[in-house]
Amino acid sequence: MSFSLPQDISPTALIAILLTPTPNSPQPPSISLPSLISINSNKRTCLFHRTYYIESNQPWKPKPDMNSPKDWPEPIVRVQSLSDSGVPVVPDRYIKPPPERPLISSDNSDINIPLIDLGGFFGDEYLRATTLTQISEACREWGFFQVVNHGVRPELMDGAREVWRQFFHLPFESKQVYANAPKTYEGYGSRLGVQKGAILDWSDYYFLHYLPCSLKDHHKWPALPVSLREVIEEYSEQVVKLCGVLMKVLSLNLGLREEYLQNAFGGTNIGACLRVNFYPKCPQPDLTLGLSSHSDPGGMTLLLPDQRVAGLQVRRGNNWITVKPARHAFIVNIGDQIQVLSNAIYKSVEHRVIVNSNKERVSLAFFYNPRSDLPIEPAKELVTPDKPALYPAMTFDEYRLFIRLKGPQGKSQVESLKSPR
Ligand SMILES: O=C(O)CCC(=O)C(=O)O
Repeated sequence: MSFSLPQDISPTALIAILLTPTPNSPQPPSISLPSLISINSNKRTCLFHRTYYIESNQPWKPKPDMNSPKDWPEPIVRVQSLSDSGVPVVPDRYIKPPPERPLISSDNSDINIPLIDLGGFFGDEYLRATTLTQISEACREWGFFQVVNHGVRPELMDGAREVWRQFFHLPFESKQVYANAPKTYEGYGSRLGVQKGAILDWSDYYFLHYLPCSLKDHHKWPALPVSLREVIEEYSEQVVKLCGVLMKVLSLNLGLREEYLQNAFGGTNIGACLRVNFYPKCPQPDLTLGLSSHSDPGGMTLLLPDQRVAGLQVRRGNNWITVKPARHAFIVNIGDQIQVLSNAIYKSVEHRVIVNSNKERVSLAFFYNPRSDLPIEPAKELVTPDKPALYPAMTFDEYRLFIRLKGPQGKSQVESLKSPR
């Protein structure tokens, strides 16, 4: 079925239409956005097989709760409590369908994502050019790389990871006071997405905002361990500085002005948030995932991995490459917003996390995002008659609604938004 929508309909409204149940249907329809929608940015003409709401012939009205369900669809179970209870098998809720299950074997391959010395960017002309080229190739070929000599103090990196490890080992009640809800996701959580009956991931997490300042609220950060707030302030400040440098590198490599991407993100008014992932020991790691395959919806992610145990896997064609973390390196990856701004010269690459039967794992994912109410679209300089804009303009607020509702789902969102050609 094909029809036209009003010129001024926002993508959020469009997604809301797709997810809105008919008055007689208690559940949102189960739909796959990529297979159902394609948006032409100019005409906003939509092609879908059907939508429940439109079928019901009712005029569309925004539903106040659509963007932010108040609560989780099922009671939350902390994966850490399950693991600590010594369950001998993975409960059904965490068992992935066979094609999604990981192959757990000792990974002896020496294939790894590129490792880059960022110090070269501040070196002489030759070193600077070499570093730019290495990062350019890594962005085009992998969407992922590791950086060392990045300016963040190694002791601060270790301290930040350890203070979070201690947080997760606090008594249940001390963490539970920060239990989160899907409205903002801030706090202590155990699931992404609000689809009832979804197969869950084998992890807990803590999510907090660092920028913009209006969203930062220390009371929503754990009060214990006592050093946590101070350590995370300093860590975030240094990581934001590093992100600023990387934004310059990426802009230059795309042939844009050094400040282009930063300005497109909102200058100093960007968003930055931290998700600390805790992957408890798992009795059957070959049946589940710590985090399902996804691309990051934001701009760029700086991951501080666990030095003690690998777990992150990056998609390379039909293979999953296990990242071997270099000491005191950050793992950098391109998110969907940079894929959009670069008109797909850079791709946000799918990744996932495997778990381990005898080691827990802690990682800190720092998300550097555009200001949430700014339309993000392909840079005009990268749009040509041969390569027209692949994506319509969309704010990050509108964009991230998808993952907040549906949870991690590969690259389905950014692919679904590609204009038909
Ligand atoms: O834990 C990891 O290695 C990756 C985490 C991640 O992909 C995320 O938090 O989005």
